[in-house]
Amino acid sequence: MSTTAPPSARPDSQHGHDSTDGHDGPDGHDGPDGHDGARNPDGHPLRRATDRDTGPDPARPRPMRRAGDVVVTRHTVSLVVPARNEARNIPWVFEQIPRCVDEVILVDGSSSDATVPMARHCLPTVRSVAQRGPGKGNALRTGFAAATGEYIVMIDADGSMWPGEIPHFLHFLDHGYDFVKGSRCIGGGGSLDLTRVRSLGNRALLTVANRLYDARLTDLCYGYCAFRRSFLDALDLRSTGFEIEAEMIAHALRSGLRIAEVPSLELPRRSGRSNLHAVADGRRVLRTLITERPGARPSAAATAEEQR
Ligand SMILES: Nc1nc2c(ncn2[C@@H]2O[C@H](COP(=O)(O)OP(=O)(O)OP(=O)(O)O)[C@@H](O)[C@H]2O)c(=O)[nH]1
Ligand SMILES: [Mg+2]
Repeated sequence: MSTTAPPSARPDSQHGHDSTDGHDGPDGHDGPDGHDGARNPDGHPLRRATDRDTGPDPARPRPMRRAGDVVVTRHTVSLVVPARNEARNIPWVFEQIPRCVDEVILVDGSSSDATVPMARHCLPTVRSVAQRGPGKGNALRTGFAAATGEYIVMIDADGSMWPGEIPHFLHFLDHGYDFVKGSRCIGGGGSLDLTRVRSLGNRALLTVANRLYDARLTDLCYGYCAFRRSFLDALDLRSTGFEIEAEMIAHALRSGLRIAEVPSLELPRRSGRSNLHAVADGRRVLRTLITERPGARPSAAATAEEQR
C-alpha cells in the first residue's frame, strides 16, 4: 500500500490549499490560464500586479472536499487529539480531517494559550475534554474513555501527522486488523522531523521491543495509531506520559491482537515547542517495555480469566 504525499508536507505551505481542494475551479478570471486573453507581442499572456494569489476569497464559500472523502467505512470513527498549547497548529490539523471521522475529541492539557477556543472556532462540533492527570498518556486515556466510535484514531495536534492518512488506517481495521500503527520506516513512510538522537533512540528501543515481544515491527515511538474500541480493555492502559505509545504496542502484542503497520510521513511540528524530553522519556519507554514483557506481569485478559 502506498501513501499519497500530503498536499502541504512542506511546513511553509498554505494550510493545505492545493489544487484538489476545489479552488482550481472558476476564480473570476476568464481564460483557462487565469487571464482574459490579453497577450504581449511574443504571444505570452500579460502579467499584472493583481495576478498575485491573494488567497481564498472570504466571500466565496470554500468547497468542503478533503483528502479521504472518497473512502467510506461502515464503522463510526472517533479521532482523539491530545493538545497542549497547540492553538497555532489546530487550524491546519482540523482543516485536513477527512469526512469519515464522526467525532473529534480534543483532550486539553491545561493549555495556557487559546487551544480550546481555537478548536471550537475551527470545528464547532468538537468535544473538548479536560484530561485527568498530567502527561500525554493521561490525555490519551481520558480521550479513549470519552470516545464513542467503533474505531478510535489518535493523532497529534502539532501538525506532524497528516489527517489525510486516516483512511489508510481505517482500511486495515475494515479488513480484519485490530490495531494499526503508522510506521515512518517502511516504504512510503518517512520523517522530516526525527533528529539523529531520536532516530537512534527509536531504533534501539525498537530492537528491544522486537526481541522481548518476538515481533518484527519497523517503528516504535510514533503516536499515529488506530484500533477497535472494543479492545480498550485488552490494551489495559496505565501510562501517564509519552511511554503510552510503547505500552499500547506492548499490550497489543501481548494480547495477540492482529497488528498492521501502514506507511506514514511525519512532518515537522508546525510551530511551538516540543513536550518530549528524549532521554527521560526514552528511559520510561524502556522501563515500560521491560516491565510489560510477556510473562512479567499477568495481562488484563489473563487476570480477568483467573477471577472467573
Ligand atoms: N493534553 C495533553 N497533550 C499533550 C501533553 N503533552 C504532549 N501533548 C500533545 O501530544 C502531542 C505530541 O507531543 P509533542 O510535544 O509534539 O511531542 P513530540 O511529537 O514527540 O515532539 P516534537 O517532535 O518535537 O513535536 C502534541 O499534540 C502535544 O500537544 C499533555 O500533557 N497533555
Ligand atoms: Mg510532535
